[in-house]
Formats: sequence, C-alpha cells, structure tokens
Amino acid sequence: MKKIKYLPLRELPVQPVLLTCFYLFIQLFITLPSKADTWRYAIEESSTGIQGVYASRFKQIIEKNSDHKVLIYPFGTLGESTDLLEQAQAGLLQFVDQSPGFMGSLIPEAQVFLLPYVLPEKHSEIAYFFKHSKTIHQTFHKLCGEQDLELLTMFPEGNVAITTREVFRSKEDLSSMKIRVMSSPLLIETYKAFGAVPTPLPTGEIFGALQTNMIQGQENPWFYLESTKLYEVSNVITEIGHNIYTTAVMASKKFYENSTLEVKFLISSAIKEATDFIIEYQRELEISAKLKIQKVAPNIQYITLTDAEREPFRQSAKKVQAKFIDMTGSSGKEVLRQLQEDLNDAKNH
Ligand code: 6CS
Repeated sequence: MKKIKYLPLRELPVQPVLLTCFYLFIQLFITLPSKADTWRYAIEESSTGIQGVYASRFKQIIEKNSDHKVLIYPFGTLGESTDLLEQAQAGLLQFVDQSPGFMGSLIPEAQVFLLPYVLPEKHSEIAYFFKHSKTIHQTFHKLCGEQDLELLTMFPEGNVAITTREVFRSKEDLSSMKIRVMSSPLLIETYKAFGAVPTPLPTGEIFGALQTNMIQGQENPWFYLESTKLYEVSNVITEIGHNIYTTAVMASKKFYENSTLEVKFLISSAIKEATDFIIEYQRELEISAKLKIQKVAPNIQYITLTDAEREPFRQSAKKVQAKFIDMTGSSGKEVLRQLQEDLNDAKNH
C-alpha cells in the first residue's frame, strides 16, 4: 500500500492555508447564500410614533443590505402591548418593541427604568447611557434571555409629562385624581407615593377614559400626547421632571439563535445604526410636538414645577426605590447598583 507522506508542519504552505481561512471567514459574513425570509416586527405605537420610525429605519437598512423583508405591525393590529411579548416568546414574531411599563410582571427588574428621578435629563448623558450602559447591554440582556427574548437595544422616547383636568402643584392636589398608568406594579407604587390614585389601563382605553372622566389624568412623553391627540381631552400639562420614557427592541430568542452569523451581523448593524439615529430624532420630535400642541391648544395650561415644588415628589421617589427592592430582591438591588454606576459613567464621560 502506498504510504501517505505528511508534510512536517513547518513545511506546510502557510500562505494558501491563511488565504483559505480568510476566504472562508469572508464567505461566512458576506457571501454565503441565505434564503430570503420575511420577518414580523410588532410595535406598541402607530407607524409615525417613535417606535414606528425606529422600526421603519431598521426595515430600510435590512432590506437595503439583504433580500430579507420586514413587515411592521403597528399598535392594535396584533392585540394589546402585553400580547406582543408572548407572541415574540413563542417565535410567532421575529421582533417586538415593548416598554418596561408593560414588562413588570414578566421581568420585574425591567422596572428599574421606571424609577422616578433616576434617569438623567441632559441629552448628552441620555445618549451615552443608552449606548454604553452595562445595565442594558449585559444585565437586562441576560434577564431577557431567560425569558426567550434576545434584547437588541433600548432607546428613549422623551420626557414624560402628566396631563390632567385640574392644575396640581403638590401631592395633596393629586390626592383626588385617578391617574392612568401602564400595567407595571412599580408605576402603581410611584403614583401612590405621589399621592394620587393610580389606575392601570390598556393603551387603547386612555382617550375614552379621560373623555368620560373615569380617570382625571395620565402620563406619557410629549410626542405621544401630540400623535394620539391626548391633549384634546386634557386641560393641563405638567412637567415634574420625574422620568423619560424608555423602550426595548427584542428578537425572539429561538429565531435569533437559529440565525446564521451573517444574519446576526446584519441585524446588529441595522440595530446600531437605527439606535444612533433615533436617539437624536426623538429629541427633535419632542421639541416639535410641544410646539405643535401649544399652537393648536393655546387654552391648555402648561406648567413646569419649580425645584421647590418637585422636592416632595423627589422625596417620595426614595420610597419607590425601596418598593422596587421589595419586588425584586437581591437581583433588583444589584441591577439598581449597576444602573447608578452607569449613570455616573454617563455624567463623567
Ligand atoms: O402609555 C402607553 O400605553 C403607551 N405609551 C407610549 C409612549 N408608547 C406605547 C405605549 O403603549
């Protein structure tokens, strides 16, 4: 039998081997043919809301760089916000945008983003935080993974303002008001601590409940007050500076893990580009939405609480942090510690 002669290692033709490896690597990322799929992406807002603009930008980038198609399902087409997350967990949706305000019962630690007077007000700090935060990109990513969700990004949607029938400047003024909140238990605790009567209601019921005086107020970011015309059923819009609205984009973990490296790279590049874009866009939209409302509704009273008026609300925020720890235990305590470290980094960067 003919003996195979092996080349000693040092005599192997190094250049061709390296070239082949390099070629295979490039193939993996760029040229491997992959089937053109259609991906479903559900959002909690209309297609012109911030989540809709984000999803459209993501779709545009994906469709420019591949043969895959993205179908966007705006609010109402697939059920209420909480239904969407279940559909993504089951792999019926490839992508979903869901806000921490609706995630409290599934991932209690997600409510850290709802804590009043914790997230920064300054745009440069907000931008840095969303891009670099370990709380988002490591801790929350891991917590989502445990629920069959692949966290892709989080972004802000602007300052949260409170719309009411009557003027309030103190916690006592709020005591007679039912204020609608998203379903998160922490938001309920927040408005209790603020002296009001918190009333969780699904998104689709906010307008009607305000119109019929079933509730006397609600909170949402400025662009949302404008795009959903909530200002039409409000007499007063007040800023107490307690929070910015945050939201999370996730993929079905099953879908993501079964994707090729090429697809994962395609998705993460589109997510990064769309996130950089939306962080600046949402800021501009907040300014224009405020101006639009003030122009079409000059009779509304626009109030910004002074620092002294905010102080009792800030004090109540401490109680809400204690409630957060009660709800989440040592895991939540660690999430809050990490968040505070991230916020310090954002301040000092
Ligand atoms: O308050 C809500 O229910 C909604 N607010 C915003 C800004 N986005 C989605 C959510 O459904």
